[in-house]
Amino acid sequence: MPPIITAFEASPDRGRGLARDMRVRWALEEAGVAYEVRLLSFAAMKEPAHLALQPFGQIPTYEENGVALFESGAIVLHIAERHGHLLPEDEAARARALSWMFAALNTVEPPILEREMAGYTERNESWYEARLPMMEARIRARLERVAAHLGEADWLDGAFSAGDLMMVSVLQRIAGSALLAAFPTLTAYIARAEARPAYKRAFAAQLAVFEAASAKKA
Ligand code: GTB
Repeated sequence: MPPIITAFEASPDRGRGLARDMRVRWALEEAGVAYEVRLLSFAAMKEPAHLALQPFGQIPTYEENGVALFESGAIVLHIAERHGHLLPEDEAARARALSWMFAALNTVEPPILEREMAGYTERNESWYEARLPMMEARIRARLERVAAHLGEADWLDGAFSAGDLMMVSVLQRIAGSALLAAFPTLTAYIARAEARPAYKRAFAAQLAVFEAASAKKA
């Protein structure tokens, strides 16, 4: 049985590949694993059947041969370990790739999310404009260090790994912003990752879901 993942029935990102099922799809494509997708409405995500899989009522989830997982980081790690291709054989290099995965999720993503969430929920509050430079400075500080580490290299540590997959997925959340544009090596890094055939297949698959949902509505 192929793995089954969950994704939004109608993604609020309108097929831009920003929802977290995209990371999982991309990892599966890199690993060469065929998969199925169970699409969920927002209401279905909060129902007991899905809460049993994802305690927070979110996507993505992953089920395969009795293994049921939630959290995109845990899922990508499982795919990399179970199906290969995304982590180096060498033990030290593998440990470094894992460090980059966690750095993407725990060090780089939080300030990006903080700014994004403030944009959704605090934009009309009196303190928003005052807080914005501080939130952007926190993101810039992280970008500076990622860019400094990457230098002129193609990937963060030798060959493309799950660390790059996760870092690119996180950086994409600020794609098109002045913050990211200030780091041409990072925009080139994202473009390089997006040119990978596995990325393109994953992107096309999630876009097809959005297009099918739009066609149904019309
Ligand atoms: N830490 C968890 C993980 O990494 O798996 C976070 C999962 C998560 O945030 N899932 C979101 C979700 O299910 C979808 S991806 N939200 C519904 C809910 O919480 O009720 C986050 C997301 C949503 C929309 C956009 N967008 O429109 O651009 C981008 C990212």
